[in-house]
Amino acid sequence: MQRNRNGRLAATNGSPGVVNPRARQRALAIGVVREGEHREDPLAELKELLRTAGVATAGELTQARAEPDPDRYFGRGKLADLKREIAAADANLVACDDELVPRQERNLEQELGVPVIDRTAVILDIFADHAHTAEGKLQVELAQLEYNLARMRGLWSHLERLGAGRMDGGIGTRGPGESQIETDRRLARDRITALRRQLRGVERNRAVMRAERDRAALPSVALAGYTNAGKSTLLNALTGAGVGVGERLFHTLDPTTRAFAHDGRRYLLTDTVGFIRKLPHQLVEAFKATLEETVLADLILHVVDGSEPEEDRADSIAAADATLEEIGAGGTARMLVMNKIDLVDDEERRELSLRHPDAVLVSAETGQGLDELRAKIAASVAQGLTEVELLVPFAAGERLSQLHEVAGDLEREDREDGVFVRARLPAAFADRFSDLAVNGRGGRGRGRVRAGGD
Ligand SMILES: Nc1nc2c(ncn2[C@@H]2O[C@H](COP(=O)(O)OP(=O)(O)OP(=O)(O)O)[C@@H](O)[C@H]2O)c(=O)[nH]1
Ligand SMILES: [Mg+2]
Repeated sequence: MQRNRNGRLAATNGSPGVVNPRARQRALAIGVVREGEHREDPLAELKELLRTAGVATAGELTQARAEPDPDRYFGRGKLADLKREIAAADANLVACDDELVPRQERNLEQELGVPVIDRTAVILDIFADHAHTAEGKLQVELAQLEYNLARMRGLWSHLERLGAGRMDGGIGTRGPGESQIETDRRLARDRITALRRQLRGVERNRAVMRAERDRAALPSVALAGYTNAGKSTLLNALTGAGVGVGERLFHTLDPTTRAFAHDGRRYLLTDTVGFIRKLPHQLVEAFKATLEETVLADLILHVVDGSEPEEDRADSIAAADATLEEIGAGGTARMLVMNKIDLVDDEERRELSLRHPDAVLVSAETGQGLDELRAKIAASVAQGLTEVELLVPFAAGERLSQLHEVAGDLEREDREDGVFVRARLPAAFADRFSDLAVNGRGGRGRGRVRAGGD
């Protein structure tokens, strides 16, 4: 297999040698190309998603329309083409690039005689495959149930699969007949309630972990961006961590936090789930707890695949921005990081710098630009720090070492009555040292101190 220019393996029709029941599924990829959309290969992403889900793409068909048909997605005439295309490509599944409403899906299936799945179903399927932690699994199951409940199908088989393993049916596997639906709905609702409760427990755990980190007062930086932009590779390159890197979409679902040091200071860096155009809403909802790491960060590194063609890149950036807004991270300080710069020639590089003057150009693979990135992270975080001057009594060695831990770059001077320290600290951390402040510069709590000292 060959790498293409954005570092992915070139798409193949199924992966030879891999035992996967879905490999028997041959999908015909379909999509509506809206007016004003000018993509070279409009279904490229859907095909990549299918490949990631282990389904072969047997053919493809697009229709230019202002909007999809509300009843059948495609127009009437195009449906006849589609039927011919299915037969010619010997496809046994149709995969649609948009999320279908149940009516469209039903009508299409009736008319075409093969299962029809939508983009959301494919993404949910990939997430189900890639969820490894208990939390990730709960979140995916919740999203799947909500998706299925909305279309009253396949619930029974979904619940059965919980015990039986989920590989026995491919995507698009139907559930039982309509008679089962009422029982299904009740079971699904019960299960959804139980999942929500469990996820609340996970959220509480996470809050405890976060409180512990806050006590350590390390600034936290979150990686965000389109799937496959190279977030995990960048985390590894900056921190020396061994996080899984994938040539497929949505490789990472669970947040991983690691530390790195720069100029005597330590920073926490968190890698989490990637974004995508039209990311199913159920997933954003279900992954709230995971995405909270991003929301609460001091700084978000928006990682972009700089080697993508301009239009695709603009789309990826917009999709990530929209998702950041949706999860409530719109107000957090953000830095644009153009990754995979090793794949870009000098002229394109100049163009990138012109188009995105604030972006840092890096290659997580070769290490190019990483020193500059660390320095910029440090400078950005420093803006949020408070300068304090403290006199630490010799007896309080413990507190002095806490200061060193957080602000390795502090200035110190041994004086007669203790150690004089000038340091820049996170505001909340500075508050805890207000009792040692001199010259009224002891963080936000200094008013209290002076009152007490008089
Ligand atoms: N050439 C090149 N390839 C890179 C670079 N950074 C990452 N890659 C490749 O891009 C692919 C995706 O990288 P990941 O780090 O898994 O991307 P991600 O953003 O974590 O993706 P998700 O977890 O799916 O959201 C992998 O095949 C990496 O080897 C880079 O700087 N240069
Ligand atoms: Mg990743």
